[in-house]
Amino acid sequence: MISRRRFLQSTVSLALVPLLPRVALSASLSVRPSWQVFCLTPQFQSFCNAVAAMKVNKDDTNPNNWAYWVETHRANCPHGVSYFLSWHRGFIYRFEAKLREISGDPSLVLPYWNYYDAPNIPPEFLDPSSPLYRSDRAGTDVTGALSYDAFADTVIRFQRGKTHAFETIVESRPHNLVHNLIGGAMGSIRISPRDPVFWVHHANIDRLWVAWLKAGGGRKEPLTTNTYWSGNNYYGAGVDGMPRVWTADTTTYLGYQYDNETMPSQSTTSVMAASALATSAAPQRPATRVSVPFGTSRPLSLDEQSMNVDVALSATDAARVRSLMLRPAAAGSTDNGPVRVVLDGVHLTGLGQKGGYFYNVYLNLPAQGGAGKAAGAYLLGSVGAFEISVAQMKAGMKGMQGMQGMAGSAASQGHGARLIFPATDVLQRIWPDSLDKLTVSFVRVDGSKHPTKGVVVRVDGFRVEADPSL
Ligand SMILES: [Cu+2]
Repeated sequence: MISRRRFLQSTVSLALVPLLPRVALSASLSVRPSWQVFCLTPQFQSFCNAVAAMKVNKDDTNPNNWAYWVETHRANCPHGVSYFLSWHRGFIYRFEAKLREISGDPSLVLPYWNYYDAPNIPPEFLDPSSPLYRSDRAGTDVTGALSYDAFADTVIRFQRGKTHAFETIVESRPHNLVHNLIGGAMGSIRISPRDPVFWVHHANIDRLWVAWLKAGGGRKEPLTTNTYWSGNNYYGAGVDGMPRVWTADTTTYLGYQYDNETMPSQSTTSVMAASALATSAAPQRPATRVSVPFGTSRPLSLDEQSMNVDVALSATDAARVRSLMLRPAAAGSTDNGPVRVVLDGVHLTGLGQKGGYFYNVYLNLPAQGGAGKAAGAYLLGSVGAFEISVAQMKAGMKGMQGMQGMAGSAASQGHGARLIFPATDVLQRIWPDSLDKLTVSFVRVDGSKHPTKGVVVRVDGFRVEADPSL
């Protein structure tokens, strides 16, 4: 009932926008505060009460039950495809309405965890007697996840499939990286909403979206008539009769705003956070452990140390890569580009499934860290438990076609995932003098000071290749 009333409220407010002074509209909006502010208000207790009540509910087909939301996410959420931000906006909006209803506190809103200001999990989540606690977290410090790439001046497009698109970049970093560094349930797309920190993480991602749009500078969402907005908007059989999430500009359509709608910037965040990868000095190139000829696959094991792979190119390979680097990218192309790093048959070990780590993958890092361009210039992407769980889920879905009656999770468990890192962009940016060798570095980042040692990821086939069709 609350949600229906809020729907009517916000619809009425919007319809009256031209007739009312701005303050009248704001008065009808609820304000989502940062965790630090929120945990000092009476709503903190309402939040804990609602979470505790949902966890004791036994009926997982009912949205009053915690597992309902975990399963709804597993079965419906789009990761690595368009509509990632929109779907999650609706998801946390509906969850927030449910929290408010269960708590009986009409002032309860979902707070956000602004890790750009406070990169450690808030202490209230670490108290073993709290419903916000989980014992399976592998890391609590997400400093290594704090990328500023999504807030660069060049990132003015929005939707996945366009180059320099906010949705694509913010999902990769910081979103995926925060999932990785916390680990435990957060490290797997199948079960991440089990951890209460999921919700304050996603509120922050939602806030960063608002902040990005408000920053102006040519940043634009697709028109409301764009097919982008017709993406999946389903949140399980227990939740319906609520407004569609799409919005031309801001969250005011849904009746809320954030107390801080400004993009993080390195000049205003803490010194600690300024170690983020976008503009920081490139890390030291790790010692080379293995090598492989260009176009040929070899297995790799990733452990607690960073590693470097040398990829040897024959004169013919080098000439071919050089010519592909000179090819103009096809306009609006969404393919992976002609030169790429491919990881086939990617598996997590038992230790790897616990999360708490990821690897930034770089091409041709200079031997001396900090001697060349900023780290972001060499960055191909990242790999950790969360990205692997997303890729496995996609592989499982493909494998599922025609295999009726098989549980999705069971089908996808056995699949080795494939991860592809397009490399042409980076090559064009750094323009190596010599192409007799390429180096791919996996630079390990941890969410705790004392990570467990051992192999976390096994790759059946690592290779660097040029698109065989070209
Ligand atoms: Cu999700």
